[in-house]
Amino acid sequence: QEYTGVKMEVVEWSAAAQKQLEGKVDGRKVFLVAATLRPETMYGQTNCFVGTAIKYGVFAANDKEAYVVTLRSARNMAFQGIFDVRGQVNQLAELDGTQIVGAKIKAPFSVYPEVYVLPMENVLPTKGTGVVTSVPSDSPDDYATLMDLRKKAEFYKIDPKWAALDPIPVLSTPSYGEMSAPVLVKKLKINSQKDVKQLAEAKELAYKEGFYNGTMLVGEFKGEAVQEAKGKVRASMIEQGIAFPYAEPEGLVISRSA
Ligand code: ZZB
Repeated sequence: QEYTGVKMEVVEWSAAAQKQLEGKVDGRKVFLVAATLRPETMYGQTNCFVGTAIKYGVFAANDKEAYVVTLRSARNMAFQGIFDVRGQVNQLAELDGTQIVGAKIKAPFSVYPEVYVLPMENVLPTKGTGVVTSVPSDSPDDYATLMDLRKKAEFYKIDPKWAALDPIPVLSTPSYGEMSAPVLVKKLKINSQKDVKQLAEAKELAYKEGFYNGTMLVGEFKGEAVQEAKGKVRASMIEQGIAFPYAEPEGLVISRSA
């Protein structure tokens, strides 16, 4: 899989994370790195998700920057030449997912310049970076989770203001209008993030319709087909230094757990 690693700079940590990181990052800027297959949707980011049972590391990319991702992902990055010393992983600190929740981070290209980190039950530790940027207009998983969090803020141990940014239209499709995720969530009678089977189906439908029939509603490539815009948005983010190509060796996850 060829992902785009999106760099979301931390603006403000929770007190717990702050304490954990004290004296460890040596003046580096710290970024959460989200792995996405849909760079063209970055305009609609409203938050970011981490898994509360997942362990993350803070890894030095170079003297100036550090990335928050899983160790597994950091190893992949090291071998892809994303860190300054190829093949070498330099872990500066460790963070629990729960300590990252509530952090305020920059969301590059989003209409919302700053967003919060929230918990999601279905973040897989074995995929991408373990950090998922949330686009509830076009990702059914993100939409269902955001609605869960709004309904049960206390249960999920979040401050309601962290989940307050509304989904915004990013692209339009003939089948699902300007926001495919809420439409599909309703259509497939999805009640929460726990409805994983229907969510997988909704994701497939949203992917296909968005990619083949979508038209951009916002941003530099407004009016263009998603198929055209996808690569252009990605290239633009990479050019500006806010994203980088991140590949996931396919099949590796399976062979490891076998
Ligand atoms: C933003 C986004 C916007 C995404 C969208 C999807 C959609 P796939 O196809 O199964 O590989 N993701 C990334 N890492 C993880 C993880 N560790 N656990 C759970 N989800 C993860 O899925 C790739 C997509 O799943 C990525 O692209 C990311 O969410 C999420 F409008 O980034 B995406 C219809 C989907 N729409």
